[in-house]
Amino acid sequence: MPALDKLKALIAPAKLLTDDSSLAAYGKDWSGQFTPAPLAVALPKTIEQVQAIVRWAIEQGVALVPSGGRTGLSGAAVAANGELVVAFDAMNQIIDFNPYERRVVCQPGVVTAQLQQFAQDNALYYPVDFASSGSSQIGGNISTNAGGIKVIRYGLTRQWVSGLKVVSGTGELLDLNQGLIKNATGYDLRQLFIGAEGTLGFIVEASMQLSRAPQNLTALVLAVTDLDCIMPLLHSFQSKLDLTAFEFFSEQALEKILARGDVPAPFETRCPFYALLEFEALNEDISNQALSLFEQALENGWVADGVISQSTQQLANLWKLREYISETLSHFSPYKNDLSVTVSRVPDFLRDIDQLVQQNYPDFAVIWYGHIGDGNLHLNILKPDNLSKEAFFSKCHEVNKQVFETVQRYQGSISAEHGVGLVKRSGLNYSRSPAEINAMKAIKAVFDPHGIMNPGKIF
Ligand code: 2HG
Ligand code: ZN
Repeated sequence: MPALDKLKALIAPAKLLTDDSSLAAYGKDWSGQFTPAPLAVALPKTIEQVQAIVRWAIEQGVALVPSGGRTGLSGAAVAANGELVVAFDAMNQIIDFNPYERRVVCQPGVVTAQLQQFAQDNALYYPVDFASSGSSQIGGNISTNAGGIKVIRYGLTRQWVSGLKVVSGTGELLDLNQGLIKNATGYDLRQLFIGAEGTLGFIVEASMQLSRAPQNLTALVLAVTDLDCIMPLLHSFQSKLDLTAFEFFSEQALEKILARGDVPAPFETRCPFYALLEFEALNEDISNQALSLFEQALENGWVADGVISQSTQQLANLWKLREYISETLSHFSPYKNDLSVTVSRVPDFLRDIDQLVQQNYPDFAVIWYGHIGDGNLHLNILKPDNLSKEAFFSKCHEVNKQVFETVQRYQGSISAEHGVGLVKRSGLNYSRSPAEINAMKAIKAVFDPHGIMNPGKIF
């Protein structure tokens, strides 16, 4: 039995939780597929305490699971095998801000919305945004290289990290890149820890860059007549406007959102797909340009209807059509996939996968939505009422092999932005070659020679 008393003394006065409800809450993420069974939950307050935890874990042979907001969908933050969860809720301060550099130094437990608010209070902007920003933490965002709804303009989390302090699986503290913009001194080790899902070490401090605050953000929701019209539409708007988002959702997704009763319908017209575009209406010329592109799209038959936001309230309401989808579908026990291909191949790819599922299971409802401007599609298959969750998931697993084969044929990714964790581990070889996987394992062995950092995740 690992010496928990010793650990408790090592990290005191920081907390070590062992009660059942903490173990259940901290041992799982939003994937909801695994039974939590951690040994205990440590809540360090300092970097030195994180180092002490790692050294204790090496000595005791205990595996460690880093834990942020646990909003992930891939099981990367799941502790189901007697691991020690290391949660960063007590390291949740913004500890420095340099307005000249537009740089904020954050502890890992800073919540995304807290950083967004801090930026706003300082007339700046933290642009990585997604529906779970109210709970997700910066350390987790970095560990999963979180994407979201603004990637088309601002990129992924990776782009905003200018420095990282990490405690590796040896207990060593590495101070990587120190906020520099230019640094051509060999391998950029900071990048290895971004998206590593906690398999190399703990993120214990991050320097995050901020951006100019966008002005007069304006959304356009368009009813798209046919899947094949989406790419010409994207191309047309992108050639004239600097889009901050180009999202899409299917008619089935809209039906579910409207059935909630708390989101207004954008218009009466119904089409198979809808696109949500966003741009900064910096002046009248830009607004007129957007309107004329919309009129052209109507004339070309690409869209049948549309609405443009006239106020921040309307902007927020239009975004709800897209941002509420994941939460709304969670009540239907969906089988989820998060896939990507190169942008122009999205329509063919979507059609192929759609056919595949429908051929195998014509009574399964398939719901599509996602970040089409990034080539990232979220596929949610809903459980029919007459099937148990177990029977439904096992049928979905069967068809999933063909889904992944299709992804491979398109040279796409089996996980565009949700990570690999436990959920996608067995599918890694569909997107990564044996040589790549071996290289990843070799990198892990350098930073985590004892194999204690989130073992069993990714591979
Ligand atoms: C989104 O884009 C999230 O809404 C969640 O990435 C997607 O739940 C999902 O499938
Ligand atoms: Zn997404």
